[in-house]
Amino acid sequence: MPRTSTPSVVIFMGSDSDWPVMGRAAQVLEEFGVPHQAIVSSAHRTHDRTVRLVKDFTRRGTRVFIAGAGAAAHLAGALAAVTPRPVIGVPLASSPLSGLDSLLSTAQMPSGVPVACTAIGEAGARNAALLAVEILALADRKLEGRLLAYRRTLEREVVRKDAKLQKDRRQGRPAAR
Ligand code: RP5
Repeated sequence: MPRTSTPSVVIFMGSDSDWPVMGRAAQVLEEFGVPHQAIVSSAHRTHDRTVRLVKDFTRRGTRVFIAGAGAAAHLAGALAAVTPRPVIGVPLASSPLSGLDSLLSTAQMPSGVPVACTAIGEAGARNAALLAVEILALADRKLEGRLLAYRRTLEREVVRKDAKLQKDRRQGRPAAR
């Protein structure tokens, strides 16, 4: 692994097949200007390497970890077991159970070693990054400002959609499918 400056957030994923979804988390971090790194390392297939990596990032100062995995998803728990930093798990729909298996494996951590758990899939990946930004923003007023600006864009978008709906209905346009 190349040693550049310490990433504030590291996104782990169990397989490169998770990247199309977990790339959404990276996009959000990019948009907020948060230094981050994405790593493929499995809780099962490369357990020792995963533990080594998360310990190394923790020692170097990484603040938050995101873990995306599918099926019997133990990645978030495996990271949390060896780091005191917050770990946010993203359940992925890569198995025949469409993510229900990974949702339960990630959310149902026994008492003592928590992981946060987002929604399944792309929304979860984006939200994991936003949650990481919120955690970092606790000690970074500029980042908090960017978060508030982002929330305002969400708000404006809903108001714009409502205005369009009202206009379409006044003009008797058929409901969008
Ligand atoms: C999980 O198994 C990975 O996180 C991935 O979602 C799933 C399938 O992995 P591949 O068989 O595509 O490598 O560990």
